[in-house]
Amino acid sequence: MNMEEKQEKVLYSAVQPSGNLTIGNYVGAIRNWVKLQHEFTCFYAIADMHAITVRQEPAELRRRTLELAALYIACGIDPEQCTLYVQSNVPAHAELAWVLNTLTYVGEMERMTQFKDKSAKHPENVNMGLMDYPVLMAADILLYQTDLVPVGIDQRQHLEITRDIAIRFNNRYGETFRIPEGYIVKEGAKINSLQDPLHKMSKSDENPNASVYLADDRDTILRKFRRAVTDSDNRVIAAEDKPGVTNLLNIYASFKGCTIAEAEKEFDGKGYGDFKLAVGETVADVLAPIQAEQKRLLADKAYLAGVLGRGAENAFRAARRTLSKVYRKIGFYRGE
Ligand code: ATP
Ligand code: LTN
Repeated sequence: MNMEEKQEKVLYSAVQPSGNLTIGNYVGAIRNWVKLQHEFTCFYAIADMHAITVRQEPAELRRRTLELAALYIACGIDPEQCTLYVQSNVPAHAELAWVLNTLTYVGEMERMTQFKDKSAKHPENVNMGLMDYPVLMAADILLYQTDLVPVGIDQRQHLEITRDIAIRFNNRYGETFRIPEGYIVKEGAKINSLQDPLHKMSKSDENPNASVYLADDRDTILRKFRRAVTDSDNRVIAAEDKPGVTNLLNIYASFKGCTIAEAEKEFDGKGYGDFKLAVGETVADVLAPIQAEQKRLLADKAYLAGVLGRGAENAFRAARRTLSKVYRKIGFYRGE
């Protein structure tokens, strides 16, 4: 299908280049984007402006940004089918965020779960950007008149505040923004930590055994799954009091493309040792070709620069339309 034949509906999503991506990012976000790119007009960004809300080493941030672009493509995102770009290359994001800030209350931002979590994690750096993170995210989404936002379940609160801010703006200044909906895929919506299965797997976790990275080699993946926290009852079933095993079943089902019930059946009567090995092998088999393709792409910096350059131009064109409308509505002088 070419770009013109797609639905008019706009889809937007992004990942921060704030660390090595985990299988949670893959299953909860990027993998779903690949399917959706054929149905909708898609904008996929690398959210470097969000990433600096936590301290980043500049050279590393730049390297990760390019690695993430290569990874998107290696996972199956086709730059001919969608707009793939780096957030900071399109200044309209910062500009709209400033306007939206004036419609957002401090109390609302203080109540955001991610803000509370990250403030607790980085008490030495509770900066304004960290608090303002959801407003920048609202700007990302609203700039493109987005209908759908595919994300993992942890981002639901940010989507709700985006909708609130958009409705508030529309009520005050007249219809300007389309009100977006979340698109949260049930399977794999939340992959949890292998070491603390009650919490989500996160790319910024300090314990490297807690997360499986997309860049991990086969041996590392097998080792991490072997060490994953389970329990002592040795039955492979999903249950509330078995968060470790449930998480592994969820991972297995997500990578195998089966249901949890089917996975339970497959491991009926087998012990944790066999089960963990199977989970590790399944994950490693899916990741191997992605890793090879990412490596190939990273060797061609000119190609990546071309893709991101064209992406930023495309995004800029779409974003400018909304931003001009916003500036007109709020009464900024535009020279006529
Ligand atoms: P950080 O640890 O730096 O906050 P993160 O791993 O939570 O990062 P984000 O960049 O915040 O990753 O998220 C990118 C996308 O991946 C989002 O759509 C998010 O919902 C999804 N995602 C992140 N972690 C998981 C997870 N454990 N399970 C499912 N989806 C996830
Ligand atoms: N906060 C998001 C990353 C992100 C995003 C967005 C997701 C930044 N801007 C716009 C969807 C739409 C996260 O996933 N942690």
